[in-house]
Amino acid sequence: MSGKITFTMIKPMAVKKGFIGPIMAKIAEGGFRIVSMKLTRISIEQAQKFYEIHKERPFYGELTEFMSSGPIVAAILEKDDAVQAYRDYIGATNPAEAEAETIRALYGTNLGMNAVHGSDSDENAIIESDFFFSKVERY
Ligand code: 3AN
Repeated sequence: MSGKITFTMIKPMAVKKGFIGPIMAKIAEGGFRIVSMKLTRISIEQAQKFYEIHKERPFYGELTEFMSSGPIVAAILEKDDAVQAYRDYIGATNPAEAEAETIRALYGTNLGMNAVHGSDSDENAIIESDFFFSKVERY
């Protein structure tokens, strides 16, 4: 059975470019309900922990430095089959390859600065949501 929640972050470059509003509008348009949301900033150590599964990948250093370089928006989103629905909605990892009108195609800069994160499994959606939000911060 597929889960009802996914976790997303609006990445530092998209926040810096003023895309919080347009991206949140697009998320609402896609039928995702906001369960939790905050503007925050993560330390390099937190970024390293969050992206631990990518530790062996060559871009791990670049990714963790970038993700801790400025404020982000973290949010838990709810929809039927949320993980897959959101991944389809944001588009391919590389904005240049993302389908037109997807969030990454519209607001991404490049492969690393691809506007938003989206969980890749129900299991990770839970781990990632727990990383940022306590039970009382969920509505
Ligand atoms: P997705 O976020 O679509 O699941 P993954 O799991 O391949 O994509 O990548 C995890 C994160 O690492 C993404 N947020 C992406 O921006 C970043 N990333 C992937 N490949 C590269 C790369 N070659 N250089 C820099 N960052 C990358």
